[in-house]
Amino acid sequence: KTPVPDSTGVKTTTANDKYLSQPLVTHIYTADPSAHVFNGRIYIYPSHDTATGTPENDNGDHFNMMDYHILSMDSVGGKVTDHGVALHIKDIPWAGRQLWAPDAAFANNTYYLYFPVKDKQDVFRIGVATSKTPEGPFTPEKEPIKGSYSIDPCVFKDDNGSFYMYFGGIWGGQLQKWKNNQYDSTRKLRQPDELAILPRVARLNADMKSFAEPVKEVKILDSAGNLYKEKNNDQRFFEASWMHKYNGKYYFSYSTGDTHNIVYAIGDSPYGPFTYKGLLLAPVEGWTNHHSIIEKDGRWYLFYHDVQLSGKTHLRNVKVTQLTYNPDGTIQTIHSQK
Ligand code: FUB
Repeated sequence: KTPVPDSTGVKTTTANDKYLSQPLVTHIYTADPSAHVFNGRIYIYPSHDTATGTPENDNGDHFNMMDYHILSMDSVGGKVTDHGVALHIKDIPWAGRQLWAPDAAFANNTYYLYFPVKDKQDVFRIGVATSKTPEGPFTPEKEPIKGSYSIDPCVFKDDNGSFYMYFGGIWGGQLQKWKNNQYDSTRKLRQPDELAILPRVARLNADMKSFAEPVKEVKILDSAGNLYKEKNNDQRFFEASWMHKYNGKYYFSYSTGDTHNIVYAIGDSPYGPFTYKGLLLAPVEGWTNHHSIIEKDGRWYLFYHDVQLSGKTHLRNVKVTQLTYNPDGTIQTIHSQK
């Protein structure tokens, strides 16, 4: 049946309705869902939240994750399988602490898991691990990806077969400490009237384990064509990059962090610039907001998380709902909290 959108989001008349916007699993806490369709099946690469008792602070120390579990299902509404531990921090030789939001890609007959973790100097880097199956287990490389930094990798495959990694996150994600791809631990967050910090992108080499070019900034412009200032914090980039393509256009979506929105911007190239188009997902229950977008069997889905099961900001649960485009290519805002 045809999905019927309402004024605040999306309602559908499908048999899967009862599964939409409910936690996909309840036996573990999961967050930051990066969804992909591999071999006709939906695989979700989430963070695995656990209560380690680490005190909460603005650096996100309480997000003290130790491993990843990959989830999969035939279709939205189908049975969800937890494939168990796919990668543990103790098996990553260079890792210090905090396995944050991962992503995955398939190439060279191999599945690649990309993950941010602090190194032994407490600097976030992005690592890669490989497996012959989408659910792992994954074997990590001995070093992080050369030239990588900060958090929240999103690996996007363009129609011509090129892969790009988008990444970055301010505050606890440390992006404010990087300028011209150089680290300075003393660098502070931008002041309200300074230009906002931009997310980063680099094309991947065919080996999928290295950058093919120097990391570049991704420009996000407002409707007047201007870069955002830090004070525009309901629209400027904070973390949680995601890229998808729809009708030949590149849709770059991200979290605004301290204002808790998922917003999106559209461009004509994987490098941008991207022009802000609107609010995709209104704030959810819990501080963080982090999503992914896929198409499956002609329908578009938004994967996201909230804290329905725990009420605690660092113990999250992943969910899925449908996403609807307007005829002009804009996306209808989803309000998960009514
Ligand atoms: O899960 C840890 C961090 O919280 C992620 O890396 C951010 O995107 C936020 O969701």
